[in-house]
Amino acid sequence: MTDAPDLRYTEMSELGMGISVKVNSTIFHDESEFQTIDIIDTPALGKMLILDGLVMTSDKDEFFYHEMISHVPMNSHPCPKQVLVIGGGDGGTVREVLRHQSVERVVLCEIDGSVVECCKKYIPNIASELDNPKVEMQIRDGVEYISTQKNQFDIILIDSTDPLGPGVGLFTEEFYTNVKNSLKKGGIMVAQSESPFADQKEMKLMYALLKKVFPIVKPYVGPMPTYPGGYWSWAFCSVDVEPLSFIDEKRVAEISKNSKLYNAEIHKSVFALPNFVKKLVSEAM
Ligand code: AG3
Repeated sequence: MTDAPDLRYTEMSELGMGISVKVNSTIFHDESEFQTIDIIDTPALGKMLILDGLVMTSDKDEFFYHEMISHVPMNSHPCPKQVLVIGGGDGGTVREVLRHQSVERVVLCEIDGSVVECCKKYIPNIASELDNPKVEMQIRDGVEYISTQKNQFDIILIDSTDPLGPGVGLFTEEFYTNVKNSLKKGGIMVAQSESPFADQKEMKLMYALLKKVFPIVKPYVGPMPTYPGGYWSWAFCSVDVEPLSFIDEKRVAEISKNSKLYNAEIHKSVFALPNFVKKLVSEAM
């Protein structure tokens, strides 16, 4: 009798280092119109969603990313009612946004309907709120959708993949300009902005573009175990809101009761940057 094969999945970054996880089985595989979609089951991280070979989310570590992309901007706004998420078809960001009682509508604009369908089926804890009546599903290209929206949203979250494949259009000056125009007064955009350790080239390009469009562009950082470098960044951008100029302490306390990572101390510390990140960003802007 031979041992079961030692299956593993590896995402190797351009640096030549990456993460590797043991795999129980592949649960879903599809070549959609836009990308290759895989859901794998792993002993360490539960189910994982992989798009075009890149790790998007996993049952066990999704909270690091979804709590950071959502609660930092949401609690920097006194009353977020209208929220737009671009990308994020797994539903994790939408789920966190809906924990804020003031929210009346969350538009999820995801280019690939197959991602939404397979996440509902195979990662239901992440996709749990996608059928919530406050969610308006727009299965279409975010680049095109945003160009039709003026002065609509309090918060816009860009929950994109890397600047490759179907995600490239979400990293352009034209797109960011349309995002800015879709924000209401006092509105905030947060975009995932890659790894300050593993994706320095991409990050610099992105911040250079953001700074052309938004008067206020401030990166924040946090750990993310399954992404390149294990260390991630988000860009907090606005016309009129400086990060930390306002924090809704009551809502922070409310959200913190059920969060795994986010709390008041974290919120106040995420804009503290290591010197190498400060340098990277100041060279870009
Ligand atoms: N968006 C994915 C961020 C990019 C990950 N990059 C990588 N693995 N090379 C997150 C989707 C989760 N809602």
